[in-house]
This record gives sequence, structure tokens and C-alpha cells, in this order.
Amino acid sequence: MSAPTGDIGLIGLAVMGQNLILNAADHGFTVVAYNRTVAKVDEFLEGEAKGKSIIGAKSIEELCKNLKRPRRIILLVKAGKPVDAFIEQLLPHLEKGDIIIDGGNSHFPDSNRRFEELNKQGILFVGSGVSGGEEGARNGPSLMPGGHPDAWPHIKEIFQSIAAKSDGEPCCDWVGDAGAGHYVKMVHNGIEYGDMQLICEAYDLMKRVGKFTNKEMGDVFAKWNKGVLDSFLIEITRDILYFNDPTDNTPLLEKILDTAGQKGTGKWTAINALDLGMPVTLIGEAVFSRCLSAIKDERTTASKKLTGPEPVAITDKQQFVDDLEQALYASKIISYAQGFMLIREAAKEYGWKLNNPAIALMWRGGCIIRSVFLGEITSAFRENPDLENLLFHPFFNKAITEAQSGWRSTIGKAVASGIPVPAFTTALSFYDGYRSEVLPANLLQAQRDYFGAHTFQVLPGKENDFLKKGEWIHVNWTGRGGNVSASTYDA
Ligand code: NBP
Repeated sequence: MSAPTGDIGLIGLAVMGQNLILNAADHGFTVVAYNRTVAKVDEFLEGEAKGKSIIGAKSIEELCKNLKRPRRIILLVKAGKPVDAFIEQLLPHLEKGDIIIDGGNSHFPDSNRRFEELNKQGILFVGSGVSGGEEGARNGPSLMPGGHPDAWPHIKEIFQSIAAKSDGEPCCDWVGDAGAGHYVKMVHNGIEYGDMQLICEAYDLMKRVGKFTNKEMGDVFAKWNKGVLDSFLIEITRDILYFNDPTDNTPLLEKILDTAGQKGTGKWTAINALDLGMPVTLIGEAVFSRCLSAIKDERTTASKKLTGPEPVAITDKQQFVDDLEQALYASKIISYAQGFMLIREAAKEYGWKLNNPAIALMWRGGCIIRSVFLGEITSAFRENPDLENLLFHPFFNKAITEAQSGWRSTIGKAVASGIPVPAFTTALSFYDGYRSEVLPANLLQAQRDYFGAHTFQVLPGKENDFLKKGEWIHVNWTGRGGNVSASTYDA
């Protein structure tokens, strides 16, 4: 048999897989394609793949036989059991040093497990976040690969060729070990939830407080897209606001049922933040906002029973819009600062060495959260890869300081008008909490000790014979309780 010619194999001929294959073929790579429902291989070869450097395989064995060594195989199938099923089927046809790349939206603990299991068998596992949807897969996605570092030199050229480019740099670099690639993709999706929620709150305020028409709101987003908020999500919001239903030429947006769907990656981020004890409040609120939107029937009932204020009058529309832009910008800075706090904690918790500047660069283009703003984050982490918090970098420190009055004024108007702005408010509360040297947790500790003998520590300088330095103290607050304290542990 002649020597195999396939540079890379791809399993999963749905929207992502087909487009990524066409992208790789355009960049001069020979791709071997396979799908569980084999008929789709023929359909693809006779359709869009016709005349391109794409080889169809009718079985896993045929796929593997057609690949150069080490074999590089990307899975782009439904996350979960199908990934494990394909790994099982592949193993008998692979050799030590071959590489399996899972490009689906897998949960990072699954990628950690797959990395360990395959490592024992000498197979190099890579879990790669892929973002940008259909369009990204075809023309340049953001790719976030992590896993076995020995795999990177073998996949770097292909990955960086097919990835999106930002100022000529590929939006793809090695993220870190084991499941780190899928972890970073999960946080990306969480941040995407946050960005979308912030935009929705700005729209709601313009609509219900400012009484703007959809055309006026579209114009506002068009203007914002030329400034600090320049991003894919602002751009598509502009287009959505301008879009009219062709049957009656009225805004289509206002005919869409207001119940949000979700596939779980935002929830995973929020759960992981709780597990790691990181205050990633904005993503949490974004997930809960989708949950609140989903209980439409209950909200409809409540809307008839519960009262609130009328929207405040807006006298200066331009000032209102300018303040709103600042509120959106400041809240977005908080959301990304929280996201990177979570990534920093995950690196500690899971023992990963993560590439922060590369993460920001990977999100700079190709993906849903792509924005000019991520260029600033990339620069900040390039200047100092160990930057403790984005808010401490002079650029963001200045930006958030300047945005504050508009941010506070916007939230004030929303609260006075009875319009929910959970993401704006949680961002501001986080900011005010984070910059508070003293928080009311002293009272909280006293309450815990009062009802549960959970003990507390004393402020430095306030020790005395009763409140001893360095000790966990329990006080008999009522004179009735005993002196036995509860054991301490972190929950
Ligand atoms: P889907 O997520 O719809 O998956 C379709 C593929 O999975 C087909 O090849 C299908 O084979 C295969 N599959 C299914 Br469904 N169940 C299977 C099973 N039990 N065993 C084996 N194969 C099975 O496709 P997609 O939208 O292209 O997404 C692919 C991956 O990329 C997913 O993990 C997705 O979350 C992720 N992703 C998607 C997007 C996006 O915008 N769509 C963006 C970023 C990442 P069949 O043809 O035989 O049914």
C-alpha cells in the first residue's frame, strides 16, 4: 500500500466538522473525513468537498490507515458519551505517540479524565476549545488547545494556519495541561453569557426608560461599535435592532418570545466559580437571568400582582446614552477581571501553568466575545503575565475610574424606574466590595459564632487577655451557651 497522505483526520460531519475540514483544505492540508452516519461522508464528498484535498473514510480503520504518523485526529461530535465511544473505537487502530484532539464543547473534568486514561496508553490527548460557530470554523475560529504538551509541536502548524488572525497573529496558542483548553473555553462561554446579558440590560433601559425606537437603538449600537465597546456582539445587536419582519416592516426582535435558552457552559462556569470560592458574580447573574426569563408564565402572573415604580423621565437622551455606554464598559471590565481571577485560581487548584497573554489573544479574534477590548487585555498580560488583577493595570484602572459616574447614574435610574439590571448592579457591588478594606463580615462571623459556636479571629491590634492573638475564639454571647466550639472547615 502507498504511504498515507492524510495530514489530519476529522470525525463528525455536522456544521462545525464540515466547515473546519474545508478551512484546513483551503490551507493546503489533506483531511481524512469520517462520520458515524457514513452516508454523510459521501454527501459531503459529492457536495462542498468536491475537488478539494479531502479523503472520505467509510470506517475508523480506513480513517487511521490514511493518516501520516503521528496520526492526528480531531473529534467534532456531540460532547459526552459520543467522545468516549469514538476514543474506544479509535484505540485499536492507533500507535503510541498518536494524537486525539477533542474539539467539541466537552466539560473540562471529562478532558482531565481522558488525558489521564490516554496518557497511560501512550496516546497524546488534546482538548481544544473551538469558538466562532459555523462562520468561524469555515473562515478562522478561535482555537484553545490544551492537554499533552508533546502534541503541540505536531499540531501547531495546522491549528495556527486555520485559526483566525488578529493583527496578523493567530488566535490560537497552547493553553496549558490536561483539560486546561476546555476549561478556558468554558470560561470564554461564561464571559459570553455575561457580555450578552449586559447588552440586553442596555437595550432594556433604552427601550423602557429612554423610550427609544429600535432604529434609534440600532444607531446607538452602531456608534458604540466605533468606540471602546467595538465587538462582534455589539455589531450583531446593531443588525438585530435594524432588522424588520418583511411581512409588515416592523422590528422582528419585538416578536421574539422572551425566554432564554442555555446549553450549560455558563452554568458550568458559575458552578466552578462556587467550587473554587471565586466571586465571579456577573456570570452567575447572567445565568440566573436566563433562568428568570425562562419562567415566563410565573412572571406573567407576577406582573399582574406585584407593583413597582413608573420609569423616570429622561430629559437629556444623549447623556443617558453616554452614561449607559460607560455602565456597559465598566461592567464588562469587571466581568473579564472576574473571569481571569477564576482562571488564576483554577491554575492553582489544578496545578496548571496557564498562558494568560495567549488566552486573551485567542479571544481577540474568531470567537463570539472578540473585541478591541481584548487587545488591551492581551497587552496588559504581555506587560505582566502574572498581573494579579486586571483592575490593577493602569489602563483598566483609569478606564473604570472614568466610567464610574455614568455607571452609578445608570444604575440609579434603573433602580428608580424598576427595571432589572442584575449584571450592571452585581458588577458595581463587586467593585465596591473589592475596593473595601473592611466589609461587614465581622458581624457575619459574630452571628456564626453566636448560633453555631463557629469561632472567629480577632483583628490585628485588637487582641487582649480575652481575645487572644492567633486563636480561633468562641464567645458565650448569651451567658447560657457552653464553651465548646464547632470544628472549623471550609464548605
Ligand atoms: P453536533 O453537536 O450537532 O454533533 C453532530 C455530530 O455528532 C455528528 O457527527 C453526529 O453523528 C455525532 N453524534 C451524535 Br449527535 N450522537 C452521537 C453518538 N451517540 N455517537 C457518535 N456520534 C454521535 O454538531 P456541531 O454543532 O457541529 O458541534 C460539534 C461539536 O462542536 C459539539 O461538541 C459542539 O458543542 C461543539 N461546538 C459547536 C459550535 C456550534 O456553533 N455549533 C460551536 C463551538 C463548538 P451523526 O451524523 O451520525 O448523527
